[in-house]
This record gives sequence, C-alpha cells and structure tokens, in this order.
Amino acid sequence: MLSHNTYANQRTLEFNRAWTPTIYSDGGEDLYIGNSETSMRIMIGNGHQRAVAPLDLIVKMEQVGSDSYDITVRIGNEVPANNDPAAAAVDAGPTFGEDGVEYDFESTTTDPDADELYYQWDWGDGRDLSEWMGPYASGETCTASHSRPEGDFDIKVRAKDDWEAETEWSAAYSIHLQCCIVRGNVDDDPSGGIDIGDLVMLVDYMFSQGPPPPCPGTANIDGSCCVNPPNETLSDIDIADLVMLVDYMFSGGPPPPNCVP
Ligand SMILES: [Ca+2]
Ligand SMILES: [Ca+2]
Ligand SMILES: [Ca+2]
Repeated sequence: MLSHNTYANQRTLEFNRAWTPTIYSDGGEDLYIGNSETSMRIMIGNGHQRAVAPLDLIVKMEQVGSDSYDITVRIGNEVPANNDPAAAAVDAGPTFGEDGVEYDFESTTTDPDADELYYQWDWGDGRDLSEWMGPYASGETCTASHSRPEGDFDIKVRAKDDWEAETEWSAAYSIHLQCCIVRGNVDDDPSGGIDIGDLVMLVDYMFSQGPPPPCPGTANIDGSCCVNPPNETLSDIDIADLVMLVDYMFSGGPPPPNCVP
C-alpha cells in the first residue's frame, strides 16, 4: 500500500515533489520514476505475479578503524550465499610421546567458495581449546603445537570460514603421553640421552638420599616391575638397575629397553 512518508515528504517538498516514494524498482524487471500512484500500483501488482527465486543474503561488517568499517555483502540466487567448509580432521601428529614435550599436529581442509579458513583445536578434554588460528587459504595446512601432561588424550579440530560458518568437531585423534621414553635417561633431560649425569643421579638417589628421579620409569633401567607399565614407581628401582646401567655405559652391556606405551 502506498502512503506518504511524512518525513521524506517534508524534505522533498523543496524539490516540488507531489508524492513519495517516487521510484519503484523490481530487481531489474521494472523501474519507475514518477509520481503516479496508479503506475506504482500497476508495477507492484506486476511484481506480485512474478516467480520469486529464493534469495540468500549474508552481510559481514568488520571494524577497520575508529570510524570506518569494511562491509561485504554476498547474495546467492537459488544457491546458498555461503557454503560451509569441508569437514576438518587431524591429519598428522604423533600417537605416542613424552609428557611436557611440544608436538606438531596438522589439519587441512577446503572451502567450496575458496574462502579463507580458521582452525580451532581441542587438546583433549573439551576445555583446553586453542584460539582460532588463521586465516589460512583454502587447502593450506594449519600446524599447531601443544604439550600435555601424562595421559591419554583425544585431540579434535574444527574449521570455520571467514563468514563464521563452522564445521563440526572432527573425529578424535588419540595420543598417549608418558614420562618415560628412554630408560636410562634418569635425569629426564630433554635430549633423552644417557650419560654420566644419569649415573650420578641414580647413585645419589640410591645411596646418598639425593632427589628422586623425576620419572621413575627412566631409572628402572632393566624394565623390571611392570605390574602396570608405564606407571612405574620409585619402588621399582633397585641395585639390578644400577648394575645394568654401569654395564651398559662401561662394559658394552645391552642397552636398557625402551619404555613401551
Ligand atoms: Ca564458505
Ligand atoms: Ca640424561
Ligand atoms: Ca628395576
């Protein structure tokens, strides 16, 4: 129903307009400029008869300064204005490792619209979430590094495009972390190597009330115990371990077995 827009009408009086609005446009089908209500009604009536295709519209507004915004509009006719990114997955990363060590994990997905993508990681308990990382080009790999304490963790990843369309969380990628990787690395130094410092620490602990090895499994040189490996305790450390370590270091004895997951 046509009616006067009072405010606009007041303003346009200075242009000697009799009616407002004075322009009718219908998506390129019709355009009318004038002040005939009859013509307006005919145009609008015609518009009602036309088939209308579904229209999908999204608008993105981003503040780029104290008083300026980037505004982007995407309109789809019979197709969505935006398509969700393809499902993301944890594509690469270790499944076994040492607690407290940073490991790399990778994910790569694509967007049907070639939009830029962001990735978020769930490091295993649904609460330790990364920030959204990005932007990455569609098809570009996101690499994230993270360390965790001892335990079993289900890592997940999800992606979103720069229109905020998100994928579901990926399937879980399981990783097992334990403190003992190399038996004999008694002092648990990051190099993982066996050297005189390890022997000194073991002797000091066993005979001089020195500090206990930070990871009992590394000092349980012979791997004996193992009621519940790798959850070994200080009580699994005895003289046989010292003998084996000395034998390995100085007499060509067999190397300590690795801890197993
Ligand atoms: Ca998209
Ligand atoms: Ca060491
Ligand atoms: Ca032992």
